[in-house]
Amino acid sequence: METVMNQPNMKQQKQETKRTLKEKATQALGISEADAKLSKSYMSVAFLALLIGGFLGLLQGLERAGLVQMPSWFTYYQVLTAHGLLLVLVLTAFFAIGYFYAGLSHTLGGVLPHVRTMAWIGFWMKIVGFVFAVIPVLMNDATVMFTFYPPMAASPLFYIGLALIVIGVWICAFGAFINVATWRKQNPGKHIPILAFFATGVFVLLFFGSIGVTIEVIMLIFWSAGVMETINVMLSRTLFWSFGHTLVNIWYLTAVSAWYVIVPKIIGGKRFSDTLTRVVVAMLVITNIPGGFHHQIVDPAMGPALKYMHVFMSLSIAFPSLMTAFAMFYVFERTGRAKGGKGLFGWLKKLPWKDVRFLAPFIAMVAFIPAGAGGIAQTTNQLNQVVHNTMWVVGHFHLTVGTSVILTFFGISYWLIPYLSKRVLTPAMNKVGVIQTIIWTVGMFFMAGSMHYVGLLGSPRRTSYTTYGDHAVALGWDPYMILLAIGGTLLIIGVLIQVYAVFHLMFFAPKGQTEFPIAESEEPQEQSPLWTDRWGVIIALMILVIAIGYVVPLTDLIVNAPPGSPPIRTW
Ligand code: HEM
Ligand SMILES: [Cu+2]
Repeated sequence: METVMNQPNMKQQKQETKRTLKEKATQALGISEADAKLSKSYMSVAFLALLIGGFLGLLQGLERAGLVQMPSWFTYYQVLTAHGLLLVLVLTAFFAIGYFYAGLSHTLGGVLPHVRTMAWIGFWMKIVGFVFAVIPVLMNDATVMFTFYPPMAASPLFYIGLALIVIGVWICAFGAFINVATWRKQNPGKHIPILAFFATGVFVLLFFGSIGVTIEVIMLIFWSAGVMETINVMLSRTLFWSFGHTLVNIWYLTAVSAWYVIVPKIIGGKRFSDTLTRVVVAMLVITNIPGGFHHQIVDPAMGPALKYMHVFMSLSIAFPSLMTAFAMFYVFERTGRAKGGKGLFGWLKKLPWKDVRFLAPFIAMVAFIPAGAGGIAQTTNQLNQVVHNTMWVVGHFHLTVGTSVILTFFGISYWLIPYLSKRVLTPAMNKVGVIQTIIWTVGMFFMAGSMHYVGLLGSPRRTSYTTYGDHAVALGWDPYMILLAIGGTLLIIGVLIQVYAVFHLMFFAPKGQTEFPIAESEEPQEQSPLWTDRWGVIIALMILVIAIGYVVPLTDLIVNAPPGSPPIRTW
């Protein structure tokens, strides 16, 4: 009996030793050349997008302060469209995919060769898609902002480009699923390594979260090409925000993965409960997609019941965020005390403040406190009426994405790029990173701070410089706009330093070994219950919640459709 039982086990065991050997080799020798090249390419595109997008942002800031006038061949709104696309779509997507593919390679013993091919196909599809989308933007034929709300209609090429980008992302998502599934088959009964677990969550959201917008974009292609005469504007906006909102949380979850897994290692501690971490990821994945309605609070054609539900869905995302805040400060205090920190706050002094790999994500986390509070304010119906479409909102997302997420990404770059290029972060380059982090923080403080405030005074977003015929209220905004421009100027210095650091670490820093920092869990990962890894169940629950959120309103918007709109060129 025993031998019969043992036979498949032995085969499994053999496979397992083979696998663990490969995993050990990856961990000891570092990433394979092929996997490194893939992630480095993704990172290069991300930071080039930061460079160009940053300069466009500065132009906008100077224009809104009345210091610069845009020429007729490159208008404020063209710049705004390109700034949004480059920073919100290109930078974040390329960074997240490059980072998680490096994480998969490191924790699963290498990316499978055919998965790597998929990631390359995805890479080029996204690049081609972006070129398609950007050509009409440059020709002033797609000045529709990154939200491309109909009835503003761009040239069909713009939407075809967007569709290619989405398909490129899907190919990368499926590549990741294949890699994780293969690993699980070869490691039965084992937990997915935590970083690969986060990657799975992010790619699940990327795939399911973009189905709605893909349907929208396909309709827009036919509509802008004249095949369909009219478009259902409300349906389009709803489909867009099912994606737009999810995308926000994809960046957030990417940053959170570094907070849970990487930062504890960098400060010399252990990560917080493995079970709780997995539960937080699952909760974020399950509750996310229907939160999109909080971007449509002032939209017509949505009943109060639906708007009430959105409050619940939005706040249910605040819950895992608060769990994260608790977990992070727990880790900081434990680590600081283990290093001899005494008293109520003595442990704070023991944290490695001069290490950019810690400082940047730490400030990112702190920024998330006011950023999250502002988000909760915006999600409240009455308060939303006050700030909707004002500069407040622009301040809000420069604090969330432009600070919490991006500073975490910057912090990651100071170990990930040397890890990929088999180089090291020198003390001098670390100091450059610390200075850049401080510049970014101060710049964003001024820029996002004045955006919030001038928004409360009524200054609209997405509006080029105007004094409304020297109206007193509009003139009152000017001092804050100058402050905004000063913040923007600091930020562009930050952008230049950051891009310099990335390419220096990629090509010129001294050769050497850099570790991929993954913290061990306080209680061994094996003790976490295995149900936390049941992605089938998590996805089923997610689909259920999406159905609760969307079936009734979408049916309503289709069955009781408002009159459709023909394509309109407003610029
Ligand atoms: C050099 C740094 C930056 C500067 C000076 C800057 C400045 C600005 C300004 C002035 C606006 C336009 C406000 C309006 O008229 O509505 C804007 C919009 C925006 N920015 Fe930035 N920004 C910077 C970095 C970033 C980063 C890092 C991100 C995200 C990762 C970002 C994302 C956005 C988005 C999504 C919009 C909205 C575009 C739209 O309304 O269609 N920005 N930015
Ligand atoms: Cu949202």
